[in-house]
This record gives sequence, structure tokens and C-alpha cells, in this order.
Amino acid sequence: MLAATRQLVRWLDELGQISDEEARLTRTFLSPAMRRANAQVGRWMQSAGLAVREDGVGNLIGRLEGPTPGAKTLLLGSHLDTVRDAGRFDGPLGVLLPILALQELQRRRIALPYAVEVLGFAEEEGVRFASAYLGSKGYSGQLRAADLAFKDAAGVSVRAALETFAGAPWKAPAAAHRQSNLLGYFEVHIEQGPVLEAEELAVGVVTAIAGQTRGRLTLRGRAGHAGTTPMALRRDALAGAAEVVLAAEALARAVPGLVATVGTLQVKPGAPNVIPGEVVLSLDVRHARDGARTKALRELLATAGRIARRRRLGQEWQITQDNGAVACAPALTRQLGAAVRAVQGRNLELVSGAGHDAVVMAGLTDVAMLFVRCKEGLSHHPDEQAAPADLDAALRVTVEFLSQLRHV
Ligand code: HGY
Ligand code: MN
Ligand code: MN
Repeated sequence: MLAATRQLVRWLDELGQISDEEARLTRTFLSPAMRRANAQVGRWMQSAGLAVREDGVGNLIGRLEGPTPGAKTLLLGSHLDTVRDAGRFDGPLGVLLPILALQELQRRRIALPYAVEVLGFAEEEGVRFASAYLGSKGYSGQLRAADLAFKDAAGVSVRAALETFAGAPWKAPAAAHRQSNLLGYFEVHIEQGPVLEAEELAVGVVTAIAGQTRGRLTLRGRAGHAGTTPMALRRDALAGAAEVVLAAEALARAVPGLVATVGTLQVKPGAPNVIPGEVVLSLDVRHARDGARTKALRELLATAGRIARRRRLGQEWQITQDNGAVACAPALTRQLGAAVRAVQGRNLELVSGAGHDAVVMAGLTDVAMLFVRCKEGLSHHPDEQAAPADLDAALRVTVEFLSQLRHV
């Protein structure tokens, strides 16, 4: 095993301790833990000889200049934010591994014919504002006014949160690069699924990333006394939401390749002896084919409308994220596949059901992704685990890919 891989394991463990919560790993957009994580990863980037900066959206950027001023740049990275009660690999692996791959290339005295930027995106999961990819959108000049208007549970907008974080009025950062001076974007990420484990492979190459729509469905009934209001007179928003949750599950079970998830429920006013007057539920719908996803969403909202009418509830739907499926760049992916075969002997191509910053970066440049096997495909869970031997394979593939990369 490479010494760099042993260092990677230590860094992942150390970064996994930087959290906004005592007993579990939670690091959300612009939080105090995010500042501490950026500072720590920034020091590691500097130890690898990278020039480090933080942009106006809180992304951490480490740059290694190329041999000539006009050299093109290869972007490498992933996200440093996490879900609640997260594992320590989802995101940070794709930021820390490239730093150590660059150190390994320096150790082998391999000079790259291009510049490199290692990116630690500030917000990929979409936990705080229910809208994912705000970091990579900001970095790539794709942040929109609508994105800045999203509000968190406390009613704070993205714009206000950014101004507080920066201590200055919001100024949209220009896109960090023009497409013409980029070689592409490469992301290493745990698979978060069972395929590599079933195939007994350490790594595989991503061909496409499923599209996803996220939104908030608000059901409004009437709060009332739990003891004196007859059942027939109630307009119980939570009972209605419960029917919607089960309808989402039933539809996804019925449509091959469709997944639908209600991950959060906000119940108001939220007292044991008060009939819930209002519920806001999050909805996350995904499919590898955009037509199937949009059709399923239409059906689900129609079902929710029938439930709301029957229960005399008001209904409001707000989309907070809508990304079509994205194909990885064939030429870049072929080169990555060659690096996988050189290290692992065999390559496997697979589609990602999870979203990644590569979805957004595909709007700026060619993208390629390397997946790393994770135990039982478990992710978004503290027991998320990638074996050191698999991390070693991923690091060797990345070193091989970077050293062989030819401008396509
Ligand atoms: O939700 C996802 O697909 C990713 O983990 N952000
Ligand atoms: Mn991720
Ligand atoms: Mn994730």
C-alpha cells in the first residue's frame, strides 16, 4: 500500500471529526464546522505545494500551476459538506485523494504538462437550503437569482447566509474558468451502491449520472384541539402527508428504475395535543431517464392533489432543484478506463443513482468520475466504509490517469 494511501486514511479520519454536532458528523453549508474543515484541508493542500484560496461561495480551491502560463487546467474535486449523521467518505474522499495523488506524482518526479485545481465544494448535499450543488454552481458561474432566494428552516436566504459568511455584500463570483482553458473535471467518489461489491471490484468508471428533482410540498389544513375536535370535522395536514408519503413509495416500487424519497417532514404547530395544521414535506425523485422522472413527478403531484382535495387541505409545490441526467465525456472516460485496467486488470462501467458536483461541472467542461467500492453500498450513514486497499487502488488509478492524460 502506498504511504500516500495510509496518509489518506488518516486525513479522512481527522476530517471526519470536524462536525457541527457533538456525537455525529454533520457539516452543512457555511457552518462553523465548514470553516474549520476548509482551514484544515487548506493546510493539507499547502503541504502539497498548492496555492490555496476560498471563493465567494465558500469553495476551497488549491491550484498547482502548469509548466507554462498558457497551460490548460484539469479540475479535480468533490464536496466538503455532508448530510446529517454522515459517513466520512462521501465528498471528502474526492477532495483529499487528489491532493495525495499530486504528492505521489511529485515523489515519483512526474511533472504534469498541465495545471491542476483541487476543489472542495462548499455545498453539494443541499441539506440547509434543500437545493444541492450551490458550491459548484457558484464556482462555475451557474448560480442563479432563484438559487440565492432559497430559504433555510430559519427563514435565512442563501444570499443573506453568504453575506454573513463573507462579512461583505454579496457579489456574484465570475466563473473561475472559460471552457477553452480546461482539460476537464475528474471526481473520485464512493459508489454509494452495491454494484462494485457484487462484481468484486475496487473501482469502476461512471458513464452517466441520474437526473433528480427535489421540492417542498406544503399541505395546509387547520390546527385544532386533539381532545375536542371530532374526527369527521378535522383537516389534519399530517394524516394527508402520510398518504402522500405512501403514494410516493408505491409509485416508485411500481416503476422500474424510479426512486422517490420523503426525507424531511416539518409539522406545525408541532404539539402532541394539537391537530397538525400545516406540514412541509421534502420530495426527492430520480431516474436515469428524464422522461420517466418527469412523468412520475406529474403523477405523484396529481395524486397529492386528489388526497388534498378529499381531505379539504390546501396544497403548494415548490421545486428546489431540477437536474437532467448527465453523460460523462466519452473520451475522458475512455482514458480513465485505461488507467483502471492498468491498475485493476478489468474495468466496469456503471450509472450513478446519486447526484454529484460533476452534474453541474458538465455545464462547464468534460467530466469523468471514478467510483470506489463501499461496504454494502451503504452511504449517508455513519457506518459508510471504503477499505484501505480500495482507496489504494483509487489512488493508483488517479496517479496513472493524471500521468497519462492527453489533451482530447
Ligand atoms: O443526494 C445525492 O444524490 C448526493 O449524495 N448529493
Ligand atoms: Mn457526495
Ligand atoms: Mn451525498
